[in-house]
Amino acid sequence: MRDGGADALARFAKRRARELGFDAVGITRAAPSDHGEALERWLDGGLHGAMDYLARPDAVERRKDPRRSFEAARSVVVVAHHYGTGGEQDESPDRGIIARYARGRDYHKVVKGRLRALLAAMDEEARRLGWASGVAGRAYVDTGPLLERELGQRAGLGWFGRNTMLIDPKRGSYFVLGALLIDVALPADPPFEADRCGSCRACLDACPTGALLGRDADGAPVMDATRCISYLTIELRGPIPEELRAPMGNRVFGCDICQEVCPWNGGFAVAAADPAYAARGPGERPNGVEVSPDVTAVTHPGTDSPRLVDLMRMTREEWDAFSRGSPIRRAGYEGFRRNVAVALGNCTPRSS
Ligand code: B12
Ligand code: SF4
Ligand code: SF4
Repeated sequence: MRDGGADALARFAKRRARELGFDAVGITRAAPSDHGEALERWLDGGLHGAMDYLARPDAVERRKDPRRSFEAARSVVVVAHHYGTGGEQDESPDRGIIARYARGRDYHKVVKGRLRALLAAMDEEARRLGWASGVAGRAYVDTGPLLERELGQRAGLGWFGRNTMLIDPKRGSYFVLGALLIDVALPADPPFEADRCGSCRACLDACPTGALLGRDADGAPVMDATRCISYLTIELRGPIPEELRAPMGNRVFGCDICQEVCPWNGGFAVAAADPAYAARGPGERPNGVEVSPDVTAVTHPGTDSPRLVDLMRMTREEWDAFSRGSPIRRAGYEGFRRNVAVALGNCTPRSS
């Protein structure tokens, strides 16, 4: 690439990422993690529960160094995509609460598609700038063995809150992350070094299951995932431990409590939310998801304050239409019904 080409390409990538709808973008080196030991301590403590894919030795090694996923990687372009505060929903005990990120279209598909478009645009621009081999890369959104939040922190997008979320001081934490590993060395952005939590502990106090354990001696926020409602309702197969059922309340998929109480999630995120993530009414499919007409004819309760009884009455066919193109599908029909059964138990007055 000609002199100045890397700077020009980095500027182009950031402009293009914003045109593609990403809210924040930063660049970091494809270098080993600074926190590999923290990850190993977390796994050794069994705090990942049944998420065995996190503890597989090859996956751990890959998480500790992004170049193990893509050997040629020199830089990582990290993007944040906001799903917003979700607006007002009826959260009465007889309604199911679905986490904000999961009310609309599956973010894996939304973000990955746009990251691929970004890569194609960067490849074309690099060739225009005089680099004959262009840019090759790989797009990751959640499913690959990367420490995405650390990459985001290193690319300057935010800090690790006590709730373990990456928080952007301007836009809060209601966003998903995507990472594009590329084989070109671009100028890196400064990492986000400050910890803006200060003396706040609101998330620790609000977590109904005691899953947030605070910062360890090195300053890393620690979570016991086996107690987290998000884990219990999405990742766990089989019965939910009895003592954790009541604190789940009416959360039937994921949990946002430790973000709802965070002072950095003010009302500003609504405008930034991509329409792909909007909640949908009964029978509606997520924005941008095409289905065949026979599936369209099948109804379902939607994700905008659905009644628990309606969620429980869904047939397999209705579940299929309800979960199509949505992250909710990950729980599976049985897993989702298990969650709804717990929520129904919680909304039924107990006799003494
Ligand atoms: C496993 C997983 C979960 C698990 C465990 C969560 C956890 N806190 O570890 C469960 C199922 C509980 C979960 C829940 C949720 N998740 Co999740 N999850 C993941 C996944 C796949 C891996 C995370 C992981 O590796 N955890 C292990 C821990 C050790 O790693 P870590 O959280 O990155 O921790 C780092 C810090 O400890 C830091 N560290 C170490 N030492 C030090 C020292 C200092 C001083 C500091 C500051 C930091 C530090 O380094 C560690 C490693 O980098 C990522 C995607 C990915 N590939 O990264 C998404 C991801 C973290 N999840 C995400 C989301 C949106 C959620 C939910 C909000 C969904 C919901 N509404 O229900 C909840 C939030 C719960 C919460 N408070 O975290 C987003 C987070 C975006 C953001 N703004 O931070 C991610 C990045 C997915 C994505 N692509 O957008 N998740
Ligand atoms: S997502 Fe819910 S259960 Fe999990 S740590 Fe946050 S408040 Fe606790
Ligand atoms: S609620 Fe307070 S302690 Fe928790 S992440 Fe937000 S600012 Fe940090």
